[in-house]
Amino acid sequence: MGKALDEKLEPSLQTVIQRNPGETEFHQAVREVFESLGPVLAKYPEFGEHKVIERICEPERQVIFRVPWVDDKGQVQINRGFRVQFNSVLGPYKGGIRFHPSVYLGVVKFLGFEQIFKNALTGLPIGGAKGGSDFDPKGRSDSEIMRFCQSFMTELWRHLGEYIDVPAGDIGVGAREIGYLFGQYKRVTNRYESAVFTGKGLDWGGARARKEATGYGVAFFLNEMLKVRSEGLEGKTCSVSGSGNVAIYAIEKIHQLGGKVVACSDSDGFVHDKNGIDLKLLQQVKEIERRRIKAYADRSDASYISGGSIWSIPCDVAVPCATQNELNGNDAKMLINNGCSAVAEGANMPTTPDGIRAFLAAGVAFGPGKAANAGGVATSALEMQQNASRDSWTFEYTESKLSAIMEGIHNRCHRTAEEFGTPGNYINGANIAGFTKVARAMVALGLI
Ligand code: NDP
Ligand code: 2IT
Repeated sequence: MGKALDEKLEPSLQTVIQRNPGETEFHQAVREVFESLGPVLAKYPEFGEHKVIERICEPERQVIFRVPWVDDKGQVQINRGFRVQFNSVLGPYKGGIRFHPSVYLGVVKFLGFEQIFKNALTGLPIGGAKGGSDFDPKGRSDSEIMRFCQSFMTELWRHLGEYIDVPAGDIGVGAREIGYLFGQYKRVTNRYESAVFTGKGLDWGGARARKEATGYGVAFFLNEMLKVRSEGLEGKTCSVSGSGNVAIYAIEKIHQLGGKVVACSDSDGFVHDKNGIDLKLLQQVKEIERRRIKAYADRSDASYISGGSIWSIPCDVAVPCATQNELNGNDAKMLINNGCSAVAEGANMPTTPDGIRAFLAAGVAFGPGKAANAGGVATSALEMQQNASRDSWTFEYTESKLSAIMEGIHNRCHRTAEEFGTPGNYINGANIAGFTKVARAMVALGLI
């Protein structure tokens, strides 16, 4: 799997694999970063002397805890909670919380590891972390969700704080869950500490445009990649996988920038709407009614395909916004054969190593998640800034900041890729620029 690593990095990867047995997603994320780092270690020998590679792969702290709760039938349920505080040289730990039955330590660690470099790329003062639980929110009532969140926070609160660790949402965690989590934090600490969470509701300390930020940011990044090729989203047909927070607002901004999204999905199947996805209907079905994506097709002229791959639908641009490893080598080949020329990852690590190889070999513009989806966490840092100054910015002002941040991330990745001899390779650009910033700080702060 993958290309050969630099001779100094191969043993380090083997050590990571041995020390973290069975955590395949974590191994995959580490390998992907290591594949970019050979020239960086040659250029900065101090990183080797200070064992930055070995240190950065070992989380600063990992918390695993029991989450007991009682369901609506009076039955006791037991889940497992996680928070991996990976790196804090640039700022307090920062990263989302995921509720999904697939969550285990390997998933939380891959997400936390990616978050270190993503957060560094934003240029804002935030470290890297991730958390979550194997709790499955599907089909659960509001009160079950609340009881679960309260039990989860009854344990986790002691590890959080606006200067310590600041969680946000991710899969299965949106404003409703953040509300219950924040409420329980407030209750047990007896502090109204707004900046301990981001993604809050607008009535209680949330920031305008945070909900939209990840999806909008992906569209901005995509647009920047196309501009380099003297193109734009105008007239482009797009497929966006998923139909959650990131997907919905990626679709909205792609439409505003002149593209047409014709397909989106959930884990059961996908819809194909040749007229372009009707955003209002999508929001009604997903955000308000919390139904499956099939309900969208039931109420429109769109067709619904149960199972199958959304990537079989012809498109100019593909935007995976669901989950890790959702787009494999075969999907990539289908997309390339159908004329797809750009991919921006809204999800974290949605493309498998085979898929990435196929895209790069075909000259597809490829924006990796840690750069393309960084608009969410960047706007979280803006939410922290507003909370700290007890201020509240307008939507337009916040969106203009987000747009400038995404342009900055794009340009940093593009420039760095060129500087290291792989022009147009945003994966190398993102990994090298993110890693170098964190590594310099790790050297400066000494052996901690
Ligand atoms: P949501 O829970 O709002 O939506 C997730 C979507 O992805 C749903 O449509 C869901 O379908 C689908 N999905 C989830 N798991 C799977 C799976 N195993 N197979 C197929 N489809 C799946 O989450 P978000 O939109 O917030 O997150 C989506 C991705 O974006 C994740 O990778 C997340 O880490 C990443 N991300 C999120 C950010 C944020 O600010 N929220 C920021 C940066 C990245 P179903 O309902 O069937 O499960
Ligand atoms: O993957 C991510 O960047 C997120 N889920 C958002 C993290 C955050 O702290 O806003």
